[in-house]
Amino acid sequence: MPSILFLRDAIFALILLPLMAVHHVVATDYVVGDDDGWNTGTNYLTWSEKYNFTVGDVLVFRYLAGQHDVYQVTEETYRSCNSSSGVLRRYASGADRVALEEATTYWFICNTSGHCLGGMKFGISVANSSSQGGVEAQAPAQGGAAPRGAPAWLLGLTIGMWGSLCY
Ligand SMILES: [Cu+2]
Repeated sequence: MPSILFLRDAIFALILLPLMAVHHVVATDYVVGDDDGWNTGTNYLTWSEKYNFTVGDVLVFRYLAGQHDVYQVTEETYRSCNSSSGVLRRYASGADRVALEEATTYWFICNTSGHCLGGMKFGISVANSSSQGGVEAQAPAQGGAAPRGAPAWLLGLTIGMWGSLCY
């Protein structure tokens, strides 16, 4: 019965795809400043508040090498814009990829004279991945608890329909 098989597959897709989508399991590249890149005249506080960053994500800084650079700094240096101390890492390639490997707060400034004070600076909080085991840990396992994000009645309905279609 092709129509029943199709219906079963469609229900399977309808239930599983949203479950996979709500969990952040793929590392994401974030271009700092989006289309504006890393430059003067962009509000990086606004940019940084647009996204939820997770361990494994990558920040991509795009700029003309020589005009800007990227310093990862301490919070104190971020606030003072005084890079005589508190510099953790330096990047200057113009296409720098900074992997967010820890669940902590990262602080970045541009060290070109005046740029940090002019607003080329931001901090972001990086959270642990909420689903350590990936999709498998959240998919409805045999007799397992309802996955977070899916109402229990939906899971019950799915199992019920699945059973009625299979037998
Ligand atoms: Cu700059």
